Amino acid sequence: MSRVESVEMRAILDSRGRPTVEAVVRLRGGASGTAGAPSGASTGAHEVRAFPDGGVPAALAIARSTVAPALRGLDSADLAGFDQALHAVDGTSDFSRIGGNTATALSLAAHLAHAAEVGRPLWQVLQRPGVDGTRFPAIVGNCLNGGRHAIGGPDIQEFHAFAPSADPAEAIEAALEVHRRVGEALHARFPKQALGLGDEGGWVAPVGNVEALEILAGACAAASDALGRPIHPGLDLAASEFFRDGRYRYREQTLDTEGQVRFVAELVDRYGLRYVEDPLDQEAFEAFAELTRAVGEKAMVVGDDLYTTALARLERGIALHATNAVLIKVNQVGTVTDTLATVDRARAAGLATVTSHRSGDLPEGWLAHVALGTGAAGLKCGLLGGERVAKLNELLRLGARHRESHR
Ligand code: 2PG
Ligand code: MG
Repeated sequence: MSRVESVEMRAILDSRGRPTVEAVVRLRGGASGTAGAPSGASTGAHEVRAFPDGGVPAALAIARSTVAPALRGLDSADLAGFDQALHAVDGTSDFSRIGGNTATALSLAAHLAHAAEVGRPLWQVLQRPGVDGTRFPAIVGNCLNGGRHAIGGPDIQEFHAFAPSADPAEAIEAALEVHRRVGEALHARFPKQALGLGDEGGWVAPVGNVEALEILAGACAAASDALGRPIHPGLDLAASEFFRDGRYRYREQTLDTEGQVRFVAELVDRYGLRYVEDPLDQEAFEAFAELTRAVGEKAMVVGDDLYTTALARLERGIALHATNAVLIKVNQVGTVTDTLATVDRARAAGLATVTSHRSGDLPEGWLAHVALGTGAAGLKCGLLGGERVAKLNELLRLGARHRESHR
């Protein structure tokens, strides 16, 4: 039996240039794991607290004084026990004492260290019952940024290419083709204007919400024709960000809850949306259920801020039939074990899971392993930028290894 030899924490930068934490977990047998924790901008109200009061310096101080000594000597194969120790040393319900990002980085590093020790890829350590690692997730690739992830873009936060394929290389190629065509369409629409990229590597332009969707849907249809494969438009509205005083406040229109349900259901029909994340406020379970009923099988209705990967909130969603899919982000709950519990519950209830990056992310590839090992229907990620491409490249490696082992 191997044990945790030492635990190290340090400050590093995320893709927005903001400080976050990185953990190294070393085992007595010599294996080690290193992982950093990403950070959101449009964080859900029910996520764990990323950092304690005092930010990263306070997180590092408490990690050294209190967390590291509590982890040293633990059985490194008992990963649930490791994560339980993180909860025990924190002692709060939202990791506000040690910081959710500290917990996330440590939990991931411990899983990676164990994977290295037993000589298996991370996805196999995470592998859920019924998942065999042969089914790859659709790529939900961010092509155009708005909301909190862009300056001067639309209110809707993310405009995605939803590209399913048995071969991850094909899915990634398809999403990138849509990204390229969205850029061309924006250049044609604003021939004299400089265009930029947002926090997740999607285009940023001064377009309205429906206008942006129009461009995305056109690019998806054209890319689909060119490649001869299905590619569908998708959105993360991150609607809590523009829901104020009971109304959804777009630059072009203000809608009440009923109006918002109708508006989104119409967009699904008119543009063939296959993926709709956070179309409603994070507390609007009943309205989510109404939309999910209206949309039926046509689209994935995905809860992100609605659930924040938290089991108790997912239970409520399942009871109300609020959505047919759930977004999965490790640092919303702070440990891999909690994440897997939510995944297992979703799978048992017949909900699809989508594994997601954060807007402030790191050039690390473990997310691809989370997606494959949990049997995710989708991997939501950006398409450009080192921290985004790191995840795509890791999925490509997993795809290549899979092909080789089946030759
Ligand atoms: C989201 C995420 C990732 P953030 O809303 O789904 O795209 O954004 O990390 O800012 O919460
Ligand atoms: Mg979201």
